[in-house]
Amino acid sequence: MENLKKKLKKETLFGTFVPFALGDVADYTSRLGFDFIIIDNEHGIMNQETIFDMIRAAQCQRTPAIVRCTNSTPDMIHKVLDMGAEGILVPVINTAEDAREVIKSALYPPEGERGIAYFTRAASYGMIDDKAGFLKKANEEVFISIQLETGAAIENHDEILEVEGIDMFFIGPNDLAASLGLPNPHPEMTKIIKETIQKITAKEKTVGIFVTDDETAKEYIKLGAKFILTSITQYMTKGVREYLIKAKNN
Ligand code: 3PY
Ligand code: MG
Repeated sequence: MENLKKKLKKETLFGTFVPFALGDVADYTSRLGFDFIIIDNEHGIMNQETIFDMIRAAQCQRTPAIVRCTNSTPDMIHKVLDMGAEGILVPVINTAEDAREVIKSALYPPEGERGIAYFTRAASYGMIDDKAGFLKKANEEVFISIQLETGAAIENHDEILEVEGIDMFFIGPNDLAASLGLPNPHPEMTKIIKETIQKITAKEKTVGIFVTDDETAKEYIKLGAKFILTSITQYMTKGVREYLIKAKNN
C-alpha cells in the first residue's frame, strides 16, 4: 500500500468518515473506492476492539485507516497507532501547544514521546529484527493530522501552521460554525472556510475539508484543498429515501 503522506503530496485524496462501530462497515466502505477511511472515534460508541477490527478490515482492502481520536492524549494515540492505523486525526486543536501535544503522542523519541512496545500489531508482534529501523520508519510514515474548527484556531492559525510534523490541517465546518455563532451552511461560513483554505495553502501546507456534496468539493479543490472528506451516512440516507419515494409512487 502506498504511504498516504507520499500519495497526498502528489494528488487530491478522497475519503470518508465511518461512524458505525463495526468491522463489516469498515470492510464495506473500503470497497467503495475511497483513498482512505476515517474511523470516527471522536463520536459514536466504538471501543478498542471495534477500532482494531475496523483498521484490519480497511487494510485487508488496501485502504489506509486513519482514526479520529477523542483527544491528543497518549492513551488514545499510542493505542490506535499500536493497532496499526496509518494515521490519526485529532479534533479541536486551538493552539500551537495543542498541536505539539499531538506530535509528542504520535512520534517515537527523539521527535516525540510515543512509548515503545515491540509486541504490537504495528511492530509485527515482535517479528522485526531491525528495531531502530522500525522506529525510524514509523516516525517517517505515520500520518498526523489535526482539526482547525474554532474561532481560536483561526485566530492562532499562524503559530499552529508552524508546528513541525503535521501532515494535514483539516477544517471542521460544523464546529467552526458553532464556535463562531453562525449557521452552517451560510455564505459567511463559506467565506471564512475559503479564506482559511487560502491561509493554509499560502504557507504551502496541506489542507483538508469536510464536504457533503461534489459541487462544494470541486469548489474547495480549486482553492487548493487536497484531503476531501465526506460521510457515508448522508449518501445512504439520500439513496434510500429517494428509492422509497420513487418505489411507493408508481
Ligand atoms: C466538523 O465539521 O466540525 C467536523 O469535525 C468534521 O466535519
Ligand atoms: Mg468537528
